[in-house]
Amino acid sequence: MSPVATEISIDGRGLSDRLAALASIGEIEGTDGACRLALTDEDRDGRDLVVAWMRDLGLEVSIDGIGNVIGALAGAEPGPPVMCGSHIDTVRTGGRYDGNLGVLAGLQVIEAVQQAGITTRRPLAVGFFTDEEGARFPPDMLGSLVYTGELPLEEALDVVGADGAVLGAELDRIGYRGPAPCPSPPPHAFVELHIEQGPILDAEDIVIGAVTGVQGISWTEITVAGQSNHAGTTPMDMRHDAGWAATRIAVFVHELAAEFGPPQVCTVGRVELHPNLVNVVASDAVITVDMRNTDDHLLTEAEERLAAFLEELAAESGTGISSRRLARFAPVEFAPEMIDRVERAAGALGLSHRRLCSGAGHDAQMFAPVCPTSMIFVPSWQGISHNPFEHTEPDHLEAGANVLLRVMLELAEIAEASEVEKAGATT
Ligand code: HGY
Ligand code: MN
Ligand code: MN
Repeated sequence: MSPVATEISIDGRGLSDRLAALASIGEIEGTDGACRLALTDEDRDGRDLVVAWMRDLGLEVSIDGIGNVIGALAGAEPGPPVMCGSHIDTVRTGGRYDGNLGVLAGLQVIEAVQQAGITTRRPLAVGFFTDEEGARFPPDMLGSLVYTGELPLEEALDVVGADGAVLGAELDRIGYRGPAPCPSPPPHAFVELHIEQGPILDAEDIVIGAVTGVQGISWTEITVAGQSNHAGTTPMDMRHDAGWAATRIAVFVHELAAEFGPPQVCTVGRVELHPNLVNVVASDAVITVDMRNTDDHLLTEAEERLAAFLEELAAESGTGISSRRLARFAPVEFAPEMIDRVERAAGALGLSHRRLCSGAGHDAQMFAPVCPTSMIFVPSWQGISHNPFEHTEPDHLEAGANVLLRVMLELAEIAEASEVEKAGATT
């Protein structure tokens, strides 16, 4: 690494200020968190703010057909950029750092490179990808799936959200359906800085996680059709109770996770009953089941066990039960040399570090098949995330961003002054 590159560092104050400014959009009263569900007005306002910051830095901003936004800084040579990024959409109980850190730390990397008067051989880029959370429009990582060609644009635009909205119409409504083509050519490399969102780094008092990969993810939406009836007059053996069926499903998947043991996790996050009234046996229920495991065979077995249970439950409860897959991603492993880069950078900066697999899904997992990809984790206080009280210490934010800076400069290489003159590159 050139001596110049080892002398520059991230403005941690600037990073925290940008995180606070972005969190003020859709802020959740009395917390550091924010709610900016994908393609809502709040998401649009957050996008506008980050695009304005990209333009202030002189980046060339491109927006593609699914609303992914990439800010690029020319290098001494043309060609695919060294890209970093993440997402700025949130879940309804979003924290300040989930996704936002990886995007805003990318802006700080650009700012540090420019202030040092450095030109890199390869272009640099920072992006945010549409609907990473998938909480409104499944699947998660939708934007980066389209960006990397794993999900056709037209299919993504037709996705109907949990609130009944159509993705393409919402994208047009907020004015972020852009002209850049989808899929996009792969970057030279992709690096994502993210909070761990789990308890390991915080519990072990370690600052940097060199992420080895991402566990498998399976999302299922289950619809139960029963019969509404009077809660007082209907004998138990005459009921077709969708509410009871829904709770049985939640108990089943919880017990399945206990039977499989770690790292298997199962979550019923969404339960909608109809008519949802105290004195009516529920006629309808919609339930979501999120199952994850680092072992794809075990994840498939969990899916099969759930499907068999639903068949038995339909017979037992006298209801009609159907299901549809909302998301299914096999486990992903990052390239060993990319994991090494993160560890080397953390070591060079004197930061404690360890390897670990990601329990959460990330845009980086969509880039792993198309270019060298790595992820950098920083600790989440008490492992709390998808919660407005999510917290990461400012010096850990800065440390993670400095590791990102080092890894990106190593991948992009510093151009010699002569190369810069020859190229007439401007940074
Ligand atoms: O669901 C996830 O793991 C991520 O937050 N989209
Ligand atoms: Mn995230
Ligand atoms: Mn998230």
